[in-house]
Amino acid sequence: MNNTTSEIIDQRYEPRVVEAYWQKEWENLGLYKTRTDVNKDNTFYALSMFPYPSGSLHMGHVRNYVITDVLARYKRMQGYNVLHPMGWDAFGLPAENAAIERETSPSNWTDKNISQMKDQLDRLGLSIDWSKEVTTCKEDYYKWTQYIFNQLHKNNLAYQKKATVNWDPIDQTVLANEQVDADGKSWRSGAKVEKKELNQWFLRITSFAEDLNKDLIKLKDWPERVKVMQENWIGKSIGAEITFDIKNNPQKVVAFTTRIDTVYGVSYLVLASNHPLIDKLISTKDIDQLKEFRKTQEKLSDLERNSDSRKKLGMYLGVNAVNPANNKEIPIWIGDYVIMEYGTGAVMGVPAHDSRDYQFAKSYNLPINYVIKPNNNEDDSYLNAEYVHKGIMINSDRFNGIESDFAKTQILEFGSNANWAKPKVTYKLRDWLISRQRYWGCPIPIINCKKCGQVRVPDKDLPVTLPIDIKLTGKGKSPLTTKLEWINTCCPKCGNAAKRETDTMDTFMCSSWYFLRYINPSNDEIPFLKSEIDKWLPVKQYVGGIEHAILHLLYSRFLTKALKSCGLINIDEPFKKLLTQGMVQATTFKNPNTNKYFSKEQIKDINDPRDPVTGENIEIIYEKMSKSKYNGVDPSVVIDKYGADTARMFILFKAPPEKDLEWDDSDVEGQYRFIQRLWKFVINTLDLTKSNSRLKIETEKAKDEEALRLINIAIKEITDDLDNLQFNTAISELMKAVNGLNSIVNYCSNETLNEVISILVKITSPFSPHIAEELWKTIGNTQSIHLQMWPNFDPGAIEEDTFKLMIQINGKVRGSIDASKNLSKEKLEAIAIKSDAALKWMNGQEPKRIIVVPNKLVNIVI
Ligand code: ANZ
Ligand code: ZN
Repeated sequence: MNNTTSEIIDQRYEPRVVEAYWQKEWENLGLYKTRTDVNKDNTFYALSMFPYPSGSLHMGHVRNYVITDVLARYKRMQGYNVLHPMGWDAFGLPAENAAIERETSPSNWTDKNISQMKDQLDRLGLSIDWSKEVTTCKEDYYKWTQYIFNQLHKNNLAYQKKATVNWDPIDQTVLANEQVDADGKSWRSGAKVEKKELNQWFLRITSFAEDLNKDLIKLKDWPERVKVMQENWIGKSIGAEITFDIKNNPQKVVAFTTRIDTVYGVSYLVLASNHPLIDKLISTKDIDQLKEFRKTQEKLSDLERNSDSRKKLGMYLGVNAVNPANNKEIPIWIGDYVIMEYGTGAVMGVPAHDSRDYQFAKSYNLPINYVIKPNNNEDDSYLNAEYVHKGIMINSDRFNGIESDFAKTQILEFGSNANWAKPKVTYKLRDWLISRQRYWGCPIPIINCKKCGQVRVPDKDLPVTLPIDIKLTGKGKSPLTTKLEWINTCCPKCGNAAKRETDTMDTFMCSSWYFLRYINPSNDEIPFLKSEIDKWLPVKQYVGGIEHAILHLLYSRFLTKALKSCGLINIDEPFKKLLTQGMVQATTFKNPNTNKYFSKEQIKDINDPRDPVTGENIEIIYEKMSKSKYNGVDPSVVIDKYGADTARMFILFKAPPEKDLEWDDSDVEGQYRFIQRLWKFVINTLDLTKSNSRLKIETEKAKDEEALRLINIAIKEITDDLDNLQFNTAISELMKAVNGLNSIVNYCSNETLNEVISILVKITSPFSPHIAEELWKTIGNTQSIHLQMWPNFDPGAIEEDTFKLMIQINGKVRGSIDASKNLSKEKLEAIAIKSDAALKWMNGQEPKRIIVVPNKLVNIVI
């Protein structure tokens, strides 16, 4: 091998050949197999959110997996036992729809996609342990999803109830609340979600609302923004329940309020239109009006109900209640801004201090009683609108004159003693609706028996397999309802004829525990072993998209807590550290008038972009890559052209990982050139150490020291950057080191050069594993670079040298000071201005201009 270096030097680095070669070799060596002889302290679980097998890898995937891969490689080199698995979130509607379109089966379509995507993943050079692969639609996985469902059911954490649910008219299935976006549209199909009354399966996530909320503070290494989103979604409210007697009626109305300090200002009660009390209170003459009113209600989404701007509608029930605080009689209304599913479904109306109540009272001429006034107000202008802030109590009997916040505690105590108030904490979080009326999902393992009711399929009979030969139509009920030989079965309890549940589970159920299964995916006795989970979890680093801030991440946290409460695991949080990576965006051509998108090829003149049809001006913007916007860049095409190392380095270098990344072909070229430069540099240097002619050149001790300083700074900085997930600055340190070294290698000793290139290749290897491996071998090593230890920096080598900084005033040297080498211009300027020489010669004048020559002089022009 020794005599080959000079020949190689004239060649270019050929990623296509080299990368494929090493990928095979690594696989043969079983280099990324997870070790089993591990303990809690030396494991590192690096996890990417597993993909839906759509069939092709996109840049978002690439970014996600490369980030995790760099960490996995770095941690392995630091001596950790790394688990870096991959799997497939493989149930779900697209397979069902694709199967209908293409006349194939969801299972075939999914299998084909998985194998395609696996090939694409392999080309990225990811250090994945494929023996850990899980696929949620395979029996050996969903058997355990069903087992977990059984555990939840056994522990009263899964139940069925009739409920008003979100119905997606396009996908023809129900959705959980989390899956309806802020505009009331489906997260998947984008359809406007409708309300339907249906019998559905729920998981009791609300039992964990307090823990899910409280434990957010434990998640120190999660992005603040994700935690805030979860906190808002859980929506903890601390308040009180107030009980109101009804005039001439034994019933009572209970209202939840966060503002008991306003109780003396209640001027009416208002019930949700489907509050069960209504039927007991309404008089027969009003029933038709009530029916009319309820009809207008069905169309409203929760969001519209809650909105401040919408005109509120109501109806007087003809019955009155009594305010227990002051014994005043107040009317009971029905109102469309009250949601049955929140609090008690009843509100005490305080129009003087709440915006929605104010609007309602204005519409229906209800009294507005102020019971709080601004702290230091002199005039009465607050009486012109609702006053929603805190202040001083008025018109509140014995509480007059005290601060309203303080009055909250006082009135609650008073009301509790008199038995009309009690403290209450409420959450916005609702139970998780997991049943779906679709085929391609995990069957709910329940059998409905006329005699015994809902009976769990015994664990030993799991899995309840999805029938394969099924007619898919895509409309209405689950296709499973047509499969009679599958539906008809015997009750596990009494043996009588019974029917299987035909709903399948929300796929988020499959994905909320997969990180537990990776530890030992082929165990067919139990889903996971408690003691093994303790060694590997919580996941040390989880990486994925922000779109799962609530959905997947909240469900996974819930399931972890639920499984702990069932005694299956000991951990109470699944993910220690979370990185939500930014989107990959690309240049997009859009006609702002028509909102139509165009491909780059359709635009004739990039400098004056116009709509090819209408000739209108076109906007050039960066938007998330997508097929429909014609701005997608196919990872395979990039790898074909430049190699995986370039693609990896570009994606890491272009932006900090949590920020959006703008794809730019010329920057990809730039990375490619850097890879070539790195290659040449190492080969060149190696050649130098072997050339005889060099014996004549005097090496210099100072240059040796400089080379060692540069490489040790690189170790230090890159190590810091990797610890802080700053991959972009890590790569620029790498570039800085190569540039710096390039100019001095000719004067360094062979010993130094050997050390320097060996370190350089090591610290390159997590980012661009192929070229690093190739160079490592070229240097003369036989064992893989990916089995080497990460180097430690030598503090002695990077001690900064000082130099004499010349201080000039108007071009004349007036003095000098000692300064550290390599300080920034800003820093040098600041020291120079404060130096004795400058102070003396400037004589109080302001500098007009300051010229800095780094590592040399500062010239102050006055
Ligand atoms: C009286 C009051 C006076 C209120 C006041 C507010 C201001 P959060 O913080 O979101 O929990 N509310 C209670 N249940 C409701 C329901 N089912 N549908 C619609 N609104 C409901 O909000 C709690 C407040 O929202 C409660 O406090 C109640 O109005 C209203 F000056 O009670 B409040
Ligand atoms: Zn039975």
